[in-house]
Amino acid sequence: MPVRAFIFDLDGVLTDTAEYHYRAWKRLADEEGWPFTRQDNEALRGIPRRESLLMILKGQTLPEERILELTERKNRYYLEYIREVSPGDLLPGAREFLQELRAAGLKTALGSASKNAPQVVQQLGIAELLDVITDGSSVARQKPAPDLFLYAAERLGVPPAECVVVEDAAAGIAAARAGGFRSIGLGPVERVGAADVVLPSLEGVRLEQLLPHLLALESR
Ligand code: B16
Ligand code: MG
Repeated sequence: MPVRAFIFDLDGVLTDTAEYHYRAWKRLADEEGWPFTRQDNEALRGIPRRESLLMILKGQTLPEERILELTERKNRYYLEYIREVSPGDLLPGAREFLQELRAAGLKTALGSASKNAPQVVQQLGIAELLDVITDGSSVARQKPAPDLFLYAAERLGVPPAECVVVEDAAAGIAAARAGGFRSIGLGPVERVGAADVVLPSLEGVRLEQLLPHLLALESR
């Protein structure tokens, strides 16, 4: 199967908004008197907003309107923190790799669980390097369901078997596998070891070096 498109996750792949998510959750947790550490935040990688709150609550149940109030407050804090995001916040290698894909005639998409992804993409200055942007509002079932990546592939007009998903979260790799995509996991093997190819980051990554590995994979 040829490789015709790449679908990128946002947080942890193209930029590190995890820090801002952490600060926003931490502020909320402090206000509410809940314990919340950086390590707790790691488990929230790629997890949608509402599910993140439920994980922080560790089984404690709350009325729906309270859940809404808490997630809205967290998002207000998050929006405050990302106000300063600029092209300088792109992770090393991200822009170069996107440019290389475009120059090689491949298509590119964003597949992020974040409802704020379009704003972050604008601020990072990479909107013109992405053919399609999908986010937390695009589909009902979130990662590890494959729906978001399937939707991105459909909008790109490329079958999943000819797309490569780039992810930093275990839930994202699971979504890619479930959808029949080839996958690149960025980060430690303990987290993204289920990916077809595991790399520390996009820094120094070149399509011509990567392609033979991706093409050698049996189609899923
Ligand atoms: P929002 P990704 C994810 O982004 C984050 O990793 C996760 O921490 C966050 O809760 C989720 O987006 C939802 O974000 O509250 O802005 O809608 O990794 O899928 O790009
Ligand atoms: Mg991510």
